[in-house]
Amino acid sequence: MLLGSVGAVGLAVLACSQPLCPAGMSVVGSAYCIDSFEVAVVTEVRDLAGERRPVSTAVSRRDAEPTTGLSWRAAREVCAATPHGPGFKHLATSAEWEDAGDGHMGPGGTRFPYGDDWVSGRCGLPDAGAGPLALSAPPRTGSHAGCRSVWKVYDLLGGAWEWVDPGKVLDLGGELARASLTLEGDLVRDAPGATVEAMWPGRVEFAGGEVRLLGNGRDWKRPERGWLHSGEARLPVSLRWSGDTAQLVLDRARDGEPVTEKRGGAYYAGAGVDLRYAYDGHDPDFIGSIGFRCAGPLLR
Ligand SMILES: [Ca+2]
Repeated sequence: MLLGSVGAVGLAVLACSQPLCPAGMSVVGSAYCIDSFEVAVVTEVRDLAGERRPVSTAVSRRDAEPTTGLSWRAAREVCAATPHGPGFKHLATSAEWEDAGDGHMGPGGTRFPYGDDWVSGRCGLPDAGAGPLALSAPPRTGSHAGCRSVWKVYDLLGGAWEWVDPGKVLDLGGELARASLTLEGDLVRDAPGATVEAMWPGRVEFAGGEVRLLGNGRDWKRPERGWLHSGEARLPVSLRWSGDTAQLVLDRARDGEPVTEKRGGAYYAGAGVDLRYAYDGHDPDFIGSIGFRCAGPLLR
């Protein structure tokens, strides 16, 4: 009986020393908390200093419809407006997101949340070479029970793409120093071997100072901005269209802009994506079908 009592006290001490996160969040590596599920944004009207205003907060719970269609900036704002212990949450960083999935703090860990070998249907993500899953929206959070990391974080692969924060800004001076191109004012005249990435919403190629639209011209829209890749450099550019050709203009206004990343693939795209894959081509105001999750410090 006495031994039993000592054991109970020992357990209580052990329980108190365990790291703790608020409901809906998972402890990762005894180091931080991350939303266990893709965020569902809840907007409520509240009294703020005598004024009734809508306030959006990030909610992480099972069996919710993940919120997509917010820009990277808006996702970051929603996390930063969501209470977490004595402070607020933040948009998960690239490192926090990756460690939450691969089961290992720092570089290394598994390729997929459930191990190193791809398992068809384990997450809400198409197989390589297959078309999109037969869904019109992301699956509800946590509905793929086996799509879970060792820290009990769900849907890191598939479901919705997820915005993360790589903690970088666009350094135009550095990119220009690395690029081998000729400028006339901000007009790009010559960039040997350069390619243009203007994936939304069209495909283009760059040759001899002009950009040409690829495709039959009927279904392709003319993208207004994109990236010029020249050697190791990546430069933000605007495209000034005249018919199916465009002039390329260096977009100096984007200097210092945050660099974004999206991770994890989605139910409609990203076949073969693993936890290391990061797409950094969207600007912070881009709006697409991308969700997110937030992180924060341990409660204790
Ligand atoms: Ca996801």
